[in-house]
Amino acid sequence: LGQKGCVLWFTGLSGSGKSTLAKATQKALHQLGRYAIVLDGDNIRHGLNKNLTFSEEDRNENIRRVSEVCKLLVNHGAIVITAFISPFRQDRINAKAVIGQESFKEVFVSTPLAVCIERDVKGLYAKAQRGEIKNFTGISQPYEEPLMPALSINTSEEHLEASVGRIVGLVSGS
Ligand code: GGZ
Repeated sequence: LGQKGCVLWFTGLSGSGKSTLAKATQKALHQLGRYAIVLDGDNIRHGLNKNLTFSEEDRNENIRRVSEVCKLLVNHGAIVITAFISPFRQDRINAKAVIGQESFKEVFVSTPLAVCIERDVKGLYAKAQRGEIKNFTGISQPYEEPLMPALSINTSEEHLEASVGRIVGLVSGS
């Protein structure tokens, strides 16, 4: 492969735009001839991690397993894009240590909670506010913002193409 692998670690609230950014970044990298893998709730929480809930403990375990998968892939030269809420700062610090700090690029999808609630694409915030979903990030469980992310992206203030351009810039050789 020749190139060194890395992880673009997206973190942010439900509905902040992580998956959209992850898929658009993957596509942009492909167009540059770079292969990238996306790991998100859809392909991880329905398979490898389908025994995990949204309790703090299970989120810790979700991120721990994802980090180990990232490490394996990065050691084979892959570019890995992860799109998990990963709300706990310590979990992300642990992920960085497992993956290797030079290979870990933290991208904070900083779209404000008010905007995510307003979008409520899946109706989950309304359910959480009615108490029908417990441990919902931003409503009944905390989200701890990154202190020194490589990038911050507010999807309510920046166009997708501009954000993707900045993210691709984090990948060496792009
Ligand atoms: C947060 C929840 C919850 C609760 C279900 N809290 O917007 P989505 O729907 O498609 O993405 C969210 C996803 C979060 O899973 P992660 O694996 O990214 O979370 S973590 O990194 O914290 O382990 C949301 C849906 O699952 N979802 N219940 N209680 N999001």
